[in-house]
Amino acid sequence: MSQEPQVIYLKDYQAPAYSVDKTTLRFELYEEETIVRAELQMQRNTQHAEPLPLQLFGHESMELLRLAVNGGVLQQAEYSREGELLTLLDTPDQLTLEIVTRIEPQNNTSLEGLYKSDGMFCTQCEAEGFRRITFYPDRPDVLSVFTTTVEAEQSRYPVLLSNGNPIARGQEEDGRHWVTWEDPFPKPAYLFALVAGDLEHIEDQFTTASGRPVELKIFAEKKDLDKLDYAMQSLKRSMTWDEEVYGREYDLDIFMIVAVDFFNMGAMENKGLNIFNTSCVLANPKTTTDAAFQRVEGVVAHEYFHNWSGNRVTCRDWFQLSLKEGFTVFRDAEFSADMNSRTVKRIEDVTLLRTAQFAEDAGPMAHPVRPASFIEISNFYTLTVYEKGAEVVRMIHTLLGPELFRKGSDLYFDRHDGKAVTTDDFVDAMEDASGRDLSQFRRWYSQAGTPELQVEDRFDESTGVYQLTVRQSCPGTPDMKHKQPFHIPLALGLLDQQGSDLPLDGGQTTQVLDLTESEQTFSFEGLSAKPVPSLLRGFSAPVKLSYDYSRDELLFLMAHDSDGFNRWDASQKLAVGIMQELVAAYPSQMQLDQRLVDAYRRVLTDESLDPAMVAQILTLPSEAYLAELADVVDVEAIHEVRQFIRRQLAKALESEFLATYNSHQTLEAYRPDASEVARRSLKNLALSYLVALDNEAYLSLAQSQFADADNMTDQQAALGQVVHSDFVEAGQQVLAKFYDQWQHESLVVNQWLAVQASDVKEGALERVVALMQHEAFDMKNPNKVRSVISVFCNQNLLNFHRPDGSGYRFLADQVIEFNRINPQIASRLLTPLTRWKKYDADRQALMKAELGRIMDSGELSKDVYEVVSKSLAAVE
Ligand code: B3K
Ligand code: ZN
Repeated sequence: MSQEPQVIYLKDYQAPAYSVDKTTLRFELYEEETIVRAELQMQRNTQHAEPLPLQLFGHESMELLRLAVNGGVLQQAEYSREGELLTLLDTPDQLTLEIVTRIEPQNNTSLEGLYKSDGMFCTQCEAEGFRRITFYPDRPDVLSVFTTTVEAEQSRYPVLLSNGNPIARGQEEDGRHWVTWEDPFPKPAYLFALVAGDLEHIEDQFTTASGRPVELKIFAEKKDLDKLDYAMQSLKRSMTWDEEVYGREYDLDIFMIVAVDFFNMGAMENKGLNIFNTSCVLANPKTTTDAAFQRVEGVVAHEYFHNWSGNRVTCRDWFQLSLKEGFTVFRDAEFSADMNSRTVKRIEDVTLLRTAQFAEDAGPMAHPVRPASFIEISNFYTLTVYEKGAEVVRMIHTLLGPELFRKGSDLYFDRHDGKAVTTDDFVDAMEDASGRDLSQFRRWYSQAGTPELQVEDRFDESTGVYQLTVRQSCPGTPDMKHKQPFHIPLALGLLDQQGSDLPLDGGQTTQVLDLTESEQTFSFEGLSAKPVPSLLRGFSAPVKLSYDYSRDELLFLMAHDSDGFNRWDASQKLAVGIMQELVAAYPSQMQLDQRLVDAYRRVLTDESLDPAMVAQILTLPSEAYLAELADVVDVEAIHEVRQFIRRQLAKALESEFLATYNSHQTLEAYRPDASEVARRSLKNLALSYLVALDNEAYLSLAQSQFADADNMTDQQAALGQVVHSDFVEAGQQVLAKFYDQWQHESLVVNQWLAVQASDVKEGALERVVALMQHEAFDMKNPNKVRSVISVFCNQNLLNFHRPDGSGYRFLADQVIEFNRINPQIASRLLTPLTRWKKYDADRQALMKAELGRIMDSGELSKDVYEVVSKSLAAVE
């Protein structure tokens, strides 16, 4: 970074100076260099009164070999190149621009632009990677049709892919070959993709509702061909679902997915040519856990759904990122809910939101769903833009109901097909189709922070009127001190003394209240006794709600609430309350409220319950969630209390857990469907409680499961339990066996790394440092980095937050190192250090010192600079 990084503001948006009608690309791929020849047919955008100069973006690493306008080569004086900007002076209104660049994908470790992953060429252009390939008006509101020729050595790179349909191919005399691809749909450069490699594929067919046949192909390295079927099934299910639920059909003759090992994120929705991290596409019962199967299904759907929400209708600028991401996450969540258990999916999503997104909202990088400014857009692919963005779309769905929401989405897609638009355009379409006023609702897009609701109630026996008073507020965030009230849909039910739902407005049992004021009172008439309120059913808004439930009321809701999500939430509130009380008193008064034991026993022995729900209810809130809820995190107390409660529960319910473990075995072949996933999750949860008892009999139960398992879910669960138990030697044995068995399966080895990085036992940091020297570790592969460094810093809280600051020092060293290799990964790694405000004064000082050390470490990427400087600016 040569100069102070520039802040980009939404308010400064200007339409582009030129449009690009057609983009023709030719890639000549070699081992030492790649030559990119681009031809752009451009036209001046006449909407500007004063003509703006023609500006292209191009990364400093590119060598510009030729620049010509309408056939005439430009001289040095006719253009300027400053930082990323290439400005052409005095250009005509219509022109053909020729650009030839030389790049070195083989040396590109940032994994942005064109790079090599395990010997194959691939691309990642979102958000601003295309400018590492050629000079281009690389902004999402410049849409162009692309024709791309890829030329490479045939023996090394037999497969040559790009977006759209293949229209020509040929061979050269020197062992090279080429393929030309044409994408008829205008698209921004961030959706461009290219792949060249020695790949195999599976294929299938899909016929759209209107009868068009589509070829489906999934490519991977030969050794992974046996892991592609589940992704293919998931793809076909997604295509059907999007036709049925949103009326959206696929639009090209071919849809391709390619699996690559080196990838910064999960996957990318390039038009017609999705590129996936292997971790989000490969699945086979032997090597893949249930959680990973579900992730494959969800991510395949997510990227496929982007074909409409993102590609056909795209973003005007990167501030609008949630337009496509929030909406598409909402779509994939609904798809997964339809394919599996709706309540379990909701519980998982809300857990992530409450643990990690709420923490983001409370930290120095807090930003609205539609940020107002950024230094580096890669830093804004966040839980706020994705998950909170999806919650915002869900709230619109709740406010409008499914029919009007669908009318709104139809209108949105029709009105804006082929255009680059804003979140306001999305809300406008919802308003226009439904007739509802969403003007106040729009604050969800512009105000950061997690709203807080205080609910109080009153029952008047003489009149039979029950009143709920709701106050809303929202803490200030670095960008905005005072917040205006939000429009919040608050779904609720009222339970009578038997636990049945009382009929509410219009006879329904769940009513959605519209909160719009900072304080509002709602009255319910004709009640014979004070009801128990079931508030925020289904988590109808991303808020923190407090209501003074007694433990007995929570037990009552756990037993009776007709809303499955709130039944689970009552169990969490009960456990959180008990844990917080013990944490406050730690280390004295370590005694467990018997009511938790009794409640768990009832749930565990109730055969009418879905095993998946039982497993969710019996999973204690995580250390990270308790940390998020605390004002000042007591790292040791949270860890010890959680362990203590786990052991107490295991002791008290030993026979029930054992019975559950035994009754949830099966001899049937592995299936990743909802009922089987549920069965395994409960069985493995029971085993984990048993192993917590430090009893050799249960250790050997886990060891047998490890040895006999015919699927990775059971084997990995047993591995984790043995490794995390106090039986150190047994842990080492299973680790050695596991590595021996799976060392050639890179994704399985990631699990092996993660299990060790999350082990809290003495010497954790030293083990992590040693793992980074292991042959299985590769600094340049983000999956390895995540499995070791991120897992240690985010899941092994006791050791990351060691009072001597060694965990912080370790992380800062890694960030400094990765800043050069891969800035996006470096910046993501930083997250736990940005949370320094939540810790005691000693830890705060240590964390800030490490942030300062990173700041002073030399040339920082924009990615790392933005996060570190904002974290330090929060020092008052
Ligand atoms: N749209 C991509 C995100 C790529 C971000 C790269 N910095 C994945 C997705 O959300 O579908
Ligand atoms: Zn996405």
